[in-house]
Amino acid sequence: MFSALEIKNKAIELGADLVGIADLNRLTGIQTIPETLLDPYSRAVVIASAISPDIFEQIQTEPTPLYAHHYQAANSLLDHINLLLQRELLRNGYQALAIPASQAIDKGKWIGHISHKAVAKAAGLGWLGKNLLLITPKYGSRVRLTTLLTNAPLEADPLLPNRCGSCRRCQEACPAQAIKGTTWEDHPESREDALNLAACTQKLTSDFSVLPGIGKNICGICIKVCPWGTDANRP
Ligand code: B12
Ligand code: SF4
Ligand code: SF4
Repeated sequence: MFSALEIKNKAIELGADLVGIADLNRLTGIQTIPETLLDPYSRAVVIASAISPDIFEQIQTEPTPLYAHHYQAANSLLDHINLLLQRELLRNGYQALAIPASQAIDKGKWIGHISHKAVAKAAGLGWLGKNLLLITPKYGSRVRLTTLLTNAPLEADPLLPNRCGSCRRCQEACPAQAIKGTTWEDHPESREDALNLAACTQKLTSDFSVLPGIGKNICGICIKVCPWGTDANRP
């Protein structure tokens, strides 16, 4: 028998900054690829890797090559930790499946196997902010995420409430005016309710990824301006 504490300690030992466990019943109805993705599993372990706040200090109006590198390195670290935890669970006789940190399966629709943000919220790591990112009390949205699906009966973590309040900093700062400023308690009805996806993807693919030293669909501005996880005033 593998306990929640054991798997969390292992993840931290391997380099994770935050770990949470979601009961997948909290995600009934969520979109996945394939549709049956969650069928063999009852829990998800969500792992977060924090990006240094200094990376975001340097971002003013566009992503920097340094952010592009840390983005890639954090994805690799998360995939590495996830594969080692997957091995640990498999060796203990459980089913386990590590979902890639950053893989868009359908580039036309811009979706992955499952939304790590949604699973991380269900694992009590934070809430979905108006920028449609996972906001954690400690690091704000300066975290990258990944998901490990399992049938190990791990104890799930309690949920956190949405704490955006009346703040609109991400909406005001978005260079594509893509953030609509919608509010919700758990999650928006649809991605379009929260975000003008075409405006965001256009900015990232046409303007930012072509910059020297970038080559990835990154931005960082709606991450940078969020007051959570910084010493500045919180909403
Ligand atoms: C494709 C993709 C993109 C696309 C599309 C973005 C999008 N919002 O979907 C583009 C290229 C535009 C993009 C941009 C960015 N991305 Co991106 N992206 C992804 C990727 C690979 C898949 C996302 C996906 O499947 N979306 C599908 C939609 C439907 O899901 P969603 O946005 O989460 O929203 C819905 C669900 O969450 C649902 N929901 C939530 N809870 C529940 C509960 C129930 C019961 C139900 C039914 C539904 C539900 O409600 C929402 C509305 O329907 C993920 C990695 C992953 N597998 O998660 C990274 C990821 C989301 N990206 C990330 C980041 C950081 C960014 C950027 C900031 C770029 C950057 N790195 O600088 C921007 C932010 C844009 C924004 N404000 O959303 C991080 C987010 C980290 C965090 N702290 O939240 C992720 C998780 C990558 C990672 N490994 O960390 N991205
Ligand atoms: S990633 Fe950039 S363009 Fe997209 S919503 Fe955030 S600030 Fe706006
Ligand atoms: S900047 Fe403000 S509104 Fe946007 S996600 Fe952060 S707390 Fe929420």
